[in-house]
Amino acid sequence: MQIDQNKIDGYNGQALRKHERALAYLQGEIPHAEEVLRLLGEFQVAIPSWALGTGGTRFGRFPAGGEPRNLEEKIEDIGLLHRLNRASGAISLHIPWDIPEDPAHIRALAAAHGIRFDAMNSNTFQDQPGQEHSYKFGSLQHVNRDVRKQAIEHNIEVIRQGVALGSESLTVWLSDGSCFPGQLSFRKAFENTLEGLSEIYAELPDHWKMFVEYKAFEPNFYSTTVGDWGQSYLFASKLGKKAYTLVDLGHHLPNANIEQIVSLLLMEGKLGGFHFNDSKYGDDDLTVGSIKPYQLFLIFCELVDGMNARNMKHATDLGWMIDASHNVKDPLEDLLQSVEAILIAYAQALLVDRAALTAAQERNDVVAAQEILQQAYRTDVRPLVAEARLRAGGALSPLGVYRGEKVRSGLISRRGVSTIATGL
Ligand code: LRH
Ligand code: MN
Ligand code: MN
Repeated sequence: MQIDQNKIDGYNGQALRKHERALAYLQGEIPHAEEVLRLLGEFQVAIPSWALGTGGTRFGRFPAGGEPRNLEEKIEDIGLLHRLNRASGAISLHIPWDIPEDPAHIRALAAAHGIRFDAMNSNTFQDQPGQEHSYKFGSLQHVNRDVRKQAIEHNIEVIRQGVALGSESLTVWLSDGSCFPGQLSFRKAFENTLEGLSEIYAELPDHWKMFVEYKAFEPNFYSTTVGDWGQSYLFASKLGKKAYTLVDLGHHLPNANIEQIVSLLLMEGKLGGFHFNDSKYGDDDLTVGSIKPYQLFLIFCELVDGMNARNMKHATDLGWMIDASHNVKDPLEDLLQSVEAILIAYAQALLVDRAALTAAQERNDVVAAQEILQQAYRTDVRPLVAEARLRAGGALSPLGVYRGEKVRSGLISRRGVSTIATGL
């Protein structure tokens, strides 16, 4: 489904005067508005290939229709998002949910849409048809060396596929753990996992990164072998300088202070990547910013501050990705909302008066510190986000164009009502 530039310009034209008025006001209020616009324009968030179809729960799935039936169609869908918002120029693949049979063709197709390949995700949490050994009792932690070897080889194969596509990172999320006390030895599970990760790490090309993603619970509910940022940090530190911790916002115990975790990992140079989503209870994978937007802002404050302290480039020195999918929304609309929420939180964090905040902290002025943060948080930065998009050739209102052009109906008529995308 193509939406050409003329169409987008047409929609933009209708909304331009209102937008310009709102923008002019903000430009008058924010002395460094141009710098904020530049940074917003550079920021790209990778879309996971598994979020393009309606996610389900174990109680059912209600397809939106017109979902991508193969990797080519997933790339087309992300191409469409990127045309509209100019901030979704990357795709993250999950192997073997995605099967890039002809990497040169897939690479060329992605390039034609202005999309690059973000982190590759391996999968040793499900048994695949024809697989020799089962992951029922874990993969890299497994007591049986043959199971571990199978999981190691899968990860090495994922790296190989990633190299062919031009990806530069591997995300390893393990569901390994236990459901009952006594089921495993924590120490042996850790040691086996470390040994396996080291064998995978040894196969990483020099310029590649490995992201070790942690998660507190699910599908194991007594212990998880990479269960929190401490465990992930331990693995990443022991592995070497190409290994980093990956923070998925939904993977913490309730009320965890994620912004503090982010701050300390950045301080240690061990934060590698992000999976954005939102949640009320557990790993709900809801639309970014839909439940706790203030927390998202506070996380971005630490990201901006921590990256600046290390002279890191915001847009490229961490892996930014959405990891959300669920049952009730059109997945493409949901992704547009998620990217928008990320850019809004980022823009707000860029508005924080850092010098004034540091001064307030130095004199223990708690009230002033809160006022400074909330001054930024309560600024309606949407015109800045829209302007950055406009300057990049995107739509002032990506959702407006998506709905105005009836994109979902078009996809349904081309691909059918009952499509099954691979993935969760
Ligand atoms: C695990 C997880 C991990 C997987 C994805 C499908 O909950 O966040 O990143 O790869 O979901
Ligand atoms: Mn994740
Ligand atoms: Mn998750």
